Amino acid sequence: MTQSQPEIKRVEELRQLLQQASYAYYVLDAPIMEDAVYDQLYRELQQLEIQYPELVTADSPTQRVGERPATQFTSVRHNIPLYSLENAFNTDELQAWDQRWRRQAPKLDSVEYVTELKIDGSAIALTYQNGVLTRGATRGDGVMGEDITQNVRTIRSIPLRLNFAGLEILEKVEVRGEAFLPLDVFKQINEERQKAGEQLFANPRNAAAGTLRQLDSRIVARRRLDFFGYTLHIPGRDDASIANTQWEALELLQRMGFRVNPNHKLCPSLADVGNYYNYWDTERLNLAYMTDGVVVKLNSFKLQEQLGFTQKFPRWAIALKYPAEEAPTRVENIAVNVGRTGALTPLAEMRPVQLAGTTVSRATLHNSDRIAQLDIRIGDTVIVRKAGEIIPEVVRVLKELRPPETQPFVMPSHCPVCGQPVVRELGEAVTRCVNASCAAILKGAIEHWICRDALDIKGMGEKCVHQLVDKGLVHSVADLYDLTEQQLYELERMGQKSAQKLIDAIAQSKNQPWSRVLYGLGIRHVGSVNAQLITEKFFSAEKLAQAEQSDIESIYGIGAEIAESVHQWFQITANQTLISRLEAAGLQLATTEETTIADGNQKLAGKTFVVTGTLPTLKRDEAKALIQKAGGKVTDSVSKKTDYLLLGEDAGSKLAKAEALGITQLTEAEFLEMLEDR
Ligand code: 1X8
Repeated sequence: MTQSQPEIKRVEELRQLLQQASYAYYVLDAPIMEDAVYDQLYRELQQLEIQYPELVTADSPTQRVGERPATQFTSVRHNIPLYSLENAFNTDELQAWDQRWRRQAPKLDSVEYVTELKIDGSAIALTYQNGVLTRGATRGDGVMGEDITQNVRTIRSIPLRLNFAGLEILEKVEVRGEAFLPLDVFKQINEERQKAGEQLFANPRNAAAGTLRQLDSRIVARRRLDFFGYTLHIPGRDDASIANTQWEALELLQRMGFRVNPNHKLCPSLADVGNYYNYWDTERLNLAYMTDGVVVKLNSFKLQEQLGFTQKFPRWAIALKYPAEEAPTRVENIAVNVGRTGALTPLAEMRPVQLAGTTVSRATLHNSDRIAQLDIRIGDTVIVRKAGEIIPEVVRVLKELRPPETQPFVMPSHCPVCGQPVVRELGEAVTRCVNASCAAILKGAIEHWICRDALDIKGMGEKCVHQLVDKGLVHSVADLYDLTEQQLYELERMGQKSAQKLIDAIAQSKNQPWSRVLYGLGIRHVGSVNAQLITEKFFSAEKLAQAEQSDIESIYGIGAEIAESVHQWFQITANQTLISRLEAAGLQLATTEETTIADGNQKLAGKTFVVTGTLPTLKRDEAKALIQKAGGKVTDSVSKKTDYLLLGEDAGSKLAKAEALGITQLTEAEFLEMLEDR
């Protein structure tokens, strides 16, 4: 196959990126990208070079095997090199590895694999002489590392003297493992660095590597590094009288006093390895440290020895990695969106990139503070991240790769939709369009009004809303109730039947309860739960409009910010007019019957719930009502105060947050059982 112009360009671009990244990492000790990102770019280059061998040059990063370490510490040679691991990104690649090593091995009846979690830290090698720790060294380029013994001694989980209980005294023992920072420590360090105006560590791995290479070991001691041991070498004792397998070696490490990650497993088949990998794909989010994959090793040391090493990797092990949640790409444009609250949200439009299994081409930039902090410009190469189901975001800009003649981004002074001047209030990060009749705000307000948890008007999609606003048929949600079938029928893609159905749906929405109307108004900070709480105390819009902020704030679960927002909303004349028009149209602006809030049996008293996703039988509102009836509290967002997450299908970011906080999750069945039992 002969290459074409764009491929030549991409190969050059990749080489430049990789070379810069490698220099920053090895020489400057200031990495500019994640290893996962580096791996991904490296593979792309490798692929292109395989496809077009005529493009391979002697200076390509693929032709090189590591760089010299910097020289602040004494260099030390590893008697046995610290190899890196070959990567696999899915089970197909795992199978390919399995077939490859099997071709070089004697015929085997059965084989055992050991799976261990791959810790996102920094590999170190420890030397013990007659049981005493005499040297700790970084991996370096695998052959030459740096002597960091002083720093290693500060790590509490590394024994300074081995426990030989039940064993003969071994003259020399080499232990390899991963030094890492637990996530809470990582966060704390970054918070401190932020306060001190220092550059933040991009991830726990960089923080661990940076910490290990601190010249002042007192700083290291304060950082609470931790260590998991995973490799045991006893030079001169390859007769296997100590351990015959990786499994036994892990046991022995533990006996000698090392922390061994408890999450390892003996797998009799590759299918078991696959199951282990799938299990930890989600479960790893609950760990106190970061893992980016599973290390798969052949258990038998005899087999390991038969297979040996390639130039770079052991043939008997592979890292089965989870898809990168960060990837590099280029910003092609910065657009500005206007939401229903009038907030201007800048969006990066980027060259499409694969991220955790999906294609990403847009990422939110939040607001002008965030943009200033990132100093992101059109043309920049950036790292985008997608965590869980959260909208992708730009985590950093690779300034080293910025093309010449870029301009800092400035927020527009006028609304990109209606052209009116925008405002940014003192102390607020958000820039807003405050033109109440701005089409963008109006469209957002109507989309919110018709949504499932509000007035639930079915059959009116986003396209329909846009046409209604653009044709000037609707200037406020109240106008929806004056629409005629004929007006709807004249819209694009609207048949006679759907127009009729839609008119019915609009009329039906007049029966929705007062709490949903209040939610539908889209008052800031008033989610569906807050609307429920407010309408339980204020039975009508009239009563609520007359309430003082303090009256609203006295509701259990409603704070000052919410109360102020509601109070202010009702002070605005245009909003008062809207309420009158809705009342005239026949909407429910009062509670018709006094709802019984609680039954006598307060099983869930004092418990706070968040409900998310689609439940198998209960509607979300029904679940909320059941919780409240049993004396429990329901809130919109997950926090440390949440006791239970009632979880349905397709849960989004709330699940990720609950997992991060270790909050108990309930299925619908478990929840119903709880109501019965207690
Ligand atoms: C690297 C790692 C290994 C293990 C865990 N975390 C790592 N980062 C393990 O074997 N449990 S092995 C390894 C390597 O050989 N480069």
